[in-house]
Order: sequence, then C-alpha cells, then structure tokens
Amino acid sequence: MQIRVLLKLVLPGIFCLVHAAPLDADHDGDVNIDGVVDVIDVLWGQQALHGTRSLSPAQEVHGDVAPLVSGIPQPDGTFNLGDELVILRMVLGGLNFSNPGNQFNVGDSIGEGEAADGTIGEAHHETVWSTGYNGSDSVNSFNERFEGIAAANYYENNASRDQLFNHAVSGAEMVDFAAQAQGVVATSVQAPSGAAEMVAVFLGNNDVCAASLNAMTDPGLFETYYRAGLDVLASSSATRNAQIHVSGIPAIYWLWNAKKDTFWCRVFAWPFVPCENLLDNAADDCDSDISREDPDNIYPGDGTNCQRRKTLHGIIRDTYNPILRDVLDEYRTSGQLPNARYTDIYDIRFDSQHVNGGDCFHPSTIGHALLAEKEWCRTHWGNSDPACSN
Ligand SMILES: [Ca+2]
Ligand SMILES: [Ca+2]
Ligand SMILES: [Ca+2]
Repeated sequence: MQIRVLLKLVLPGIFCLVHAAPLDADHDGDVNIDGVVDVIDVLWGQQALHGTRSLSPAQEVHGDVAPLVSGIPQPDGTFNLGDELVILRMVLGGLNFSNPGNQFNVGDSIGEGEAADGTIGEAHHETVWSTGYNGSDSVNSFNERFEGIAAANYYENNASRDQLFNHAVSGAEMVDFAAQAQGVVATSVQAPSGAAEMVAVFLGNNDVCAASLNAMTDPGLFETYYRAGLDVLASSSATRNAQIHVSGIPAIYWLWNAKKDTFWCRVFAWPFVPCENLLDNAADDCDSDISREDPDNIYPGDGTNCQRRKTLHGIIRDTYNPILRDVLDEYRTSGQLPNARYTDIYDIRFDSQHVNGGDCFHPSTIGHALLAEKEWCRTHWGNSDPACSN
C-alpha cells in the first residue's frame, strides 16, 4: 500500500523530468533506446543487474554512462551498479547529458569573437567557438554541431537571435559574471523551452591579463565573483538545470611565443593590449629555445621578462584554473548546478595561425575553430563523436 502511494506521488514527477535523448549519442542512459531517459530505463537497468533481463550490446552501450569523472561520463565498457545509479540521477536528480535545445554564451572579448578576422576592435559573434553561426567559415561551433545533430530539436543561434543568446562583453572580468548570468536568466524566457539548456562560460582571461603580476584580480575576489555568477544561475529555475560548460583559462603564454617575432605585433599592436604582464618587453630573453619552449620551468639564465611570463603561466595553472574547476565541482556535487562541468584547455598550444594578425592577441578564426574542436571533444558530447577519436 505504502509503495503504491509513493509511486502515485513520484511517478508524475518522474515523467515530467523526461529528457529528450540525442539519437546519435550512444552513452546517454537510454537503456531501452526509445529516445527518452525515464523510469523505464531505470527499471530495465535494475532487471539487467538482477539477471531477469538481458540487454543487447547496443542497450548496454546506451546504459554505460559511468563512471563519471568531473561529472562527465567516462564509459568503461560495462554496465553495472554505477551506471544504474547515474541513470537514476538522470531521471530523479536532473542530471542531463542530452544535446541541449539551445545555447547561451557568457564571456569576454573572445566570446565576442573580437578581431577574429584581424580587424582590431571589431566583434565577430558569427565566428565564436560556442554560439557562432557563420556556416561558411572554418569554425564548427557548438551551435553548429548541435544544429547538425538534430536540427528539429535545437533552437539554433543566428544573426537575428544572437542578442538573445550571446551575452559576452568585450573587456568583461569575473566581476561581470553575475550581471551576464542575470542577462541569461532574463532572456531565457524567449527561448521556446522557456529555459536556458546550455550556458557556455569563458571568463577569467581579463583577470589574469593585467598591468603587472600584482595587478591581477585577487584570487579570493576572483572566487567570490565566480560564486556570485554561479549563484545567479543556481537560483533560477530557468538556468539551474542547464548544462553549464565552464572553460578553463588557456595558456596565453603561447600567444606571446607565437607572435613575438612579428614586427607589427611587437612594436605596433601589443603596446595597446592591456596584458602587460604577458606582453611587455616582448623580445625573447629566455635562457635558450629549450627554456622558452618550457614555460613550466624557470631556467637559471632566464631574463626578468621571461621569468615574469613564466610566473604568469604558473599562476594561471596553479591558482585561477583550480578555482574555476574546484568551485564548479562543489556546485555540481551539491546539486546546486547538477549539470555544471569544467573543461580544461590549458594544455592547448596556440601557434601563430591561431592568433589574429591585427591586435595579435585574440583568437583568429582558425583559433576559434581550434577552441571549438578541443572544447567539444572534452565534453560528454565529444565522447560520442567519432571525429573526436582521431
Ligand atoms: Ca529510454
Ligand atoms: Ca560503466
Ligand atoms: Ca561556422
């Protein structure tokens, strides 16, 4: 009797939490492969574990969503209790790995695609790695990937919807996260689903770029501002269950390395870029080529500018990115933002072609293409994308 009452109370809620599952994503929790992840998949999984149902190989693949590493499924080729528990959380806890029905963007000048074509100061939202929509450029943005996977289920960004979706502001620092998040909450009602289903967050670049190493945003404040933005997303039903894709800060050391020998960049462009702790006195004074290629270690013969650049590199690695990762892990594991996941891109090395030749600082179109590919392939969506295994 008690169980029947419980089911009556719980089942309507369960069916409200059904997620549309992508048809091409194999590791999606949809054990019976009917296009949705719901209580039936939990039941089938339970029966399989008890030996009263045998799953086909394809069904096992769909059910293989565990273990989770930093919230991202790392399928291990077997279906066991860990997988069953993840599927249960998908049905009851709002855990979601499906393709989103829309995508919002929070960020700085990179999120605006600034100078992507080399024109200093010019925004190129159509080029951006996340919400970009130029179908004829080399950037296969997240927006274009979702649209390509299931156009009917995805309310894509385009020139006329960009104001709704792209909230990035050139010059934004982490202190601006909360305001941009409020903008996402406010505009999400305009999406057909009335909610933000994915939010890309790429901030922090302007916190680490500063007039000097001492002028970088205080790490304690950086964390406070970060939490304030996450709190905004967590406190609204329009954003709480969205897949929050937080990008780590890249190793900007490599953009100096890539462009340091270009006269235009060194003499005319960089003096106007507010990232003096990286770009001041741009001539190479590292001990050797070996030292310059090894920013993680300071060599005895490294000059003061080389040492300053490497120190900045280490601070991003050891202070700012761990804050972005660890705080987000906390919001996810506590359930405040059940689908918030951190993507580390610190190991990506930018070559000259990835940095535009105008301001010699922002990603070029090719740089956005690289970001889109690397970020994508490190998500759970990338897990199911054969193109990422190359
Ligand atoms: Ca199903
Ligand atoms: Ca598994
Ligand atoms: Ca494109």
